[in-house]
Amino acid sequence: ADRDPDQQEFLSAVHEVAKSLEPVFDKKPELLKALEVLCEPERQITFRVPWIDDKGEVQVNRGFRVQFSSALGPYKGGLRFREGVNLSIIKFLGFEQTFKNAITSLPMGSAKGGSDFEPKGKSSSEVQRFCQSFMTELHKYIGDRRDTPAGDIGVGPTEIGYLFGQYKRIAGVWNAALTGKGLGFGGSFIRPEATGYGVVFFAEAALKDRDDDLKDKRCVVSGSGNVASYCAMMLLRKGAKVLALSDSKGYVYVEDGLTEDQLKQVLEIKSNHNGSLEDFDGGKYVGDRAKPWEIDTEVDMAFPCATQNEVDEEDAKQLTQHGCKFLFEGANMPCTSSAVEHFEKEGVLYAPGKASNAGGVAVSWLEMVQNRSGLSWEEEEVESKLEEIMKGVYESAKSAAEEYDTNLAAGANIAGFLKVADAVMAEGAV
Ligand code: AKG
Repeated sequence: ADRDPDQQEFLSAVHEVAKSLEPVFDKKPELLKALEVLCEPERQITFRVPWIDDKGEVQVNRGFRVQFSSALGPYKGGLRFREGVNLSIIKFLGFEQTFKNAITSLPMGSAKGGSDFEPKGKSSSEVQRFCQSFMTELHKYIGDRRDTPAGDIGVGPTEIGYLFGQYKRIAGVWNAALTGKGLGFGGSFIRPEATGYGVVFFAEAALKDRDDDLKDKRCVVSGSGNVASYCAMMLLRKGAKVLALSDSKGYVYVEDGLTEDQLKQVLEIKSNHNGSLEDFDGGKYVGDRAKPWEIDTEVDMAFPCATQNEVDEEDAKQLTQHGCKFLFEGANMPCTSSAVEHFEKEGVLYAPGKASNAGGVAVSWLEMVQNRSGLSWEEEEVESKLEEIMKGVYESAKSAAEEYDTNLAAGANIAGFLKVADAVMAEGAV
């Protein structure tokens, strides 16, 4: 906190993790040093990204890559292009990525990057020129077995395509320097679906543990990008009802639950950065930036899949008033700490994104494995591997929670931390 007093997002992420690790430090005080080490990224790079807009004018954005930890493997984590992105946000995401990647048990280090470039409202040639300029600098720091970025908010297959093309042009090699590539050029089946599907597999494992299942569960999902849409799609496959989806301007509510065709319609609307749910045909649309947590009906489960801090204490209260018993995060840190406290108080099972949304990075890893082996696995094979990994993530968080007599959220931090801390110590970083 002394070093970076202004980095609110980063500091609150560190605070949350440090607090939940207290029982670990009571038993193993020597690991406190490992946390101190892990709070300082191995390397943080900021760079200028100049590009020319459609009017021929030069625009300048700031690019970031924060390589947090290589204790468990090469750096791995997404890129976020969004207005307002700053070093504190990228550091918070990179810090969280460390524990997330560790809890998958796959040999991945952690990183995060991005830019304050906002793709919304930009033409596709502007996005292309921006991505090429971004990679012209970033390529110096990444590569297969070194650091492999992927997408995050504002970075989908189109942007990854431009970034990958520029990487190859400069590096002169074809390797898995980026994941989330299109299926036609090295991408994996299920990568776009992975985070959303993974949250549902995680939820299913948690329910099974309570002799329950997803059938007929009434679910509210926020967001309408890949994570939200595919989370909703898998919920439907499991027999659950998806009552609402949202975007930054409002939400749609369908009383009997969205149908598969309606979900496909949402994916279609959102396939371009400027699409809005206002154009959704079917159900009720509520604008004015209203959030879906307010829908006045019985709700069993919530899946926040949009962005950080989208569920505050008031939202949490609305959800529990409507009967919500389970919350699984699809986004990174969508619940504020006071919302989480409220859920704990009300006995809601709360699953943090660093465990429940690990499916995205897990399938990124499977993409790299396919690229390295020169093979391309069938859809079913990737999906079943993802399901196994998510069950494993749930089991790890749960066993750590039991061992340290705490909740699932703290258990996820503990399980991830122990893995990476042991490696940090063994590698002589402390
Ligand atoms: C995330 O889990 O938030 C990521 O950024 C994953 C990116 C990846 O697939 O490497």
